[in-house]
Amino acid sequence: MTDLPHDALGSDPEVARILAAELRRQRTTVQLIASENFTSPAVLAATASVLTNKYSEGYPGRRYYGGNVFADEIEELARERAKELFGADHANVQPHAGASANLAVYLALIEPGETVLAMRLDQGGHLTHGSPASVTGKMYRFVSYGVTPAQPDGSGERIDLDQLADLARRERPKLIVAGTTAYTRLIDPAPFRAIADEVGAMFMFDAAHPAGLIAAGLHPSPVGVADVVTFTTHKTLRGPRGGAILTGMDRARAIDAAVFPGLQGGPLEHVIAAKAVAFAEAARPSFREYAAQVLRNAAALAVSLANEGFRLVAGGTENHQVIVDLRSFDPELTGKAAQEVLDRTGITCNRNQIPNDPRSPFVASGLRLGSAAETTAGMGEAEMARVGELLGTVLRHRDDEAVLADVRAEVAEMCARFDPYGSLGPVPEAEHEGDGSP
Ligand code: DSN
Repeated sequence: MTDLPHDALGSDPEVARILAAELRRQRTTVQLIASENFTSPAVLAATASVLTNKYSEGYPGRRYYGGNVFADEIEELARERAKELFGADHANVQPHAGASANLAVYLALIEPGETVLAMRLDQGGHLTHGSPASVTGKMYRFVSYGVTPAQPDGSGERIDLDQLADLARRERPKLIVAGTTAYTRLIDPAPFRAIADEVGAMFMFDAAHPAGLIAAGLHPSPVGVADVVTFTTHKTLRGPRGGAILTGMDRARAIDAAVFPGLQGGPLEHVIAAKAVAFAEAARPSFREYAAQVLRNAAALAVSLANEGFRLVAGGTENHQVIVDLRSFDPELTGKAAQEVLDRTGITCNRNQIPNDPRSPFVASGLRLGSAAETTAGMGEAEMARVGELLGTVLRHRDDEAVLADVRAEVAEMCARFDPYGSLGPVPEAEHEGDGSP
């Protein structure tokens, strides 16, 4: 690779400067945000393609505007590749995001005011699983399940299937939702299916986080088990920012009608082209090797953090995430403060509530870390273990500027060795004050 689509931005130096600074930030700091990844140059190129110019309301073969022959071709290709990758009968690749995919499923399957069972946001769920702050919580009657209590041996903080079954029997929901944004254990769709069948509910699986692990065959697939599967394409799947929905032919028309015209207007065909690229990349044997390394790296990070004195939520990890409870390390240290000081040393992550967190989501008592992005950059277990040690050092010595500077230097050296866009050559010096990283 010699350039990125950004390089055509010479005509707009203000935007070019900001994008160059962001590229430098991504290349010179460690990315541990569990919902992020580094896409391939091919995915970036498709995202930046002329398909952004095209209006394609409708679906392949049934558009409302002319000139859609190639938009049809690309969307059909993306749908076929998604179906093939996940073994699904029908795919809708138009959702702009995971949130719109989830909302479209609700629009397709349930009426406003009907009851849905889903995981509570502060136990690891997602805003669109019925948070009162989300339109989903305002339109539908969500009842929440959570995780089991923490246990000293790490065996707790698992999805509480007994609670889920009790709630399902009592509330008789129309729909049961599985899926999480902050949860480190493997999710088996089978018990959800059994509970849904027992109470006559439909079952939706939100696979936003594990989509890449499922595509690689490393986590159980909900396709064919759940009635509908939603996912995002930009997390472990390593595609462009966006969403998608998989379902059987029996619900295909309802899902398609809910996405367009129910929820969205014109699809983003340039992003759909990039989704097609990502689905093909994820079907390669090298992606399975990548996903297996993601799991090994998260495990190495977890062991290292436990050695540093952090309590791991759910006692460890079986996916790409590690969630630490900072209170075990230092009762005074908040997630917000930890995230901010780590940012200063070039370690990028996000604060996160832990189950039964006494602090607000804005402050939080935990950190959520992910291995997907840095595995793409080439880090292995040794580097992830070192990152865990550095994290402990920073948080232990957070008021010691000399220690922070040392860590920053080591992070910069690691990032130079594990650069997601290393084929661009060395990272250029920042041309403007304040554009260095961090
Ligand atoms: N914001 C995403 C995440 O970080 O997990 C979920 O939507």
